[in-house]
Amino acid sequence: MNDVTDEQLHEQFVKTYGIEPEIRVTCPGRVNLIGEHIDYHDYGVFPMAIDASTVILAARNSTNNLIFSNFDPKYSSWESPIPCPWQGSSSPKWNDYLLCGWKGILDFEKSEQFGISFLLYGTIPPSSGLSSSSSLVCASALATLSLIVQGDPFQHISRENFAHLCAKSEPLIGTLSGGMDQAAEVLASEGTALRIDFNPLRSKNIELPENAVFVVVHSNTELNKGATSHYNERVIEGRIVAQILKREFSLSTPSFRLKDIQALSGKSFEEILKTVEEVIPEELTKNQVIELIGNDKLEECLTENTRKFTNFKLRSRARHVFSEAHRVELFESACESKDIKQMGVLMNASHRSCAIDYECSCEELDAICELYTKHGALGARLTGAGWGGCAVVLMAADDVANIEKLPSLFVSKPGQGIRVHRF
Ligand code: ADP
Ligand code: NG1
Repeated sequence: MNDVTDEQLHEQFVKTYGIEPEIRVTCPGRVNLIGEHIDYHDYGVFPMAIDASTVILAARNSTNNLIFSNFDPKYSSWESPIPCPWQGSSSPKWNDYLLCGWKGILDFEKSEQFGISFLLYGTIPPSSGLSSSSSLVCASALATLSLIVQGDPFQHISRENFAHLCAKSEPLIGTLSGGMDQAAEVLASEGTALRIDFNPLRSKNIELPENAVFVVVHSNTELNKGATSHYNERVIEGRIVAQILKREFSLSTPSFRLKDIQALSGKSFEEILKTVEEVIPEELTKNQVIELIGNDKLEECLTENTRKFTNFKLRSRARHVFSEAHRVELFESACESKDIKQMGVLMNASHRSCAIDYECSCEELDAICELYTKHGALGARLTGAGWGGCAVVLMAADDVANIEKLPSLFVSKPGQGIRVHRF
């Protein structure tokens, strides 16, 4: 869709609802530079917000209905009388992402439901690893909150707590996601990338080297995570590894996040990677997992929609998580010492690990990384969940002319986090 002006959106809102919008929320997408599939184990990640965004115009209405419409006619309008009984969805449609944010805020505020009109316009390519889904969730949450409280909503709730609330709300659509996307989209400051850590959520602004250019390239394939079980399968496999390691290290923590297990074991990344090679089997059937850790421990790892899984790949998944978490640390140091060559080396290693050990790449993404590397990229890797979507490529500013003729979506500069404007 072509870019739409603020006036066109405003006009569309008035035409659709017959009332004036009260607020406009703008929430960016994000590109993750490194640290893939480790946020749900509480390991730190390294994303930046992008300019592509989700915009919601919103107002209270007097019809006692929740009404969501989309500027893009491909998404049908959705409406429900209040009280709306929505508790989640296992095959999410676009309105379900908005309901995640809406419900998160109403529960937090202990607010009665009230009539709401939303008009959404989004420019983040969906299902492409740039986190359009979280942008919808966060935008809806901030729009709902801004209709409840007066003034700056971030005087009412800190940005960290708001991002955490959105991260806890998004799994209502069935994906056991971590908190990277909501944190990146809420905490970003224009001009800097972010190092984000979890539990408790915190972020550090990081300046990127001036001669580093990040190009986002679409593979022309997509994966709607909510419609497949690939993502949840990886989360569960990591949880099983955590249970096996807890037994190995005689730990009694209830946590099944790999960062907690590593911290409690006192092992360095090198040591824990060695333990993985020694004690974690490459693949187990469900029955073998039960023999090893017991049915109760397996049940703690599973959720309703992952109970059907019968086989689990373990050693290579664990190798990815621990080595990727280590690469984030090394990338941050390389970035701080402006060593873009080393940043590229780490991005390439990250892609290989995603492709081989985590099996979350695809032919098209591999081909893009290879193509850009042949044309002088310092590093190229899939970004986001993978299985399609986008790659992020690191070029030295002097070499950008080499790739002028190659396909690309945009050159990315660190963008601004979520914001609200009151009319
Ligand atoms: P992503 O990596 O972009 O977060 P997901 O597969 O998790 O990908 O979420 C994509 C889903 O988000 C889409 O299938 C759609 O339901 C919703 N979505 C994204 N952008 C828009 C939009 N502009 N309008 C309506 N829904 C959108
Ligand atoms: P994308 O593919 O951009 O939605 C997903 C998860 C993240 C993270 C990455 C992989 C959601 C909302 N986000 O991002 O939490 O785990 O995959 O690093 O599912």
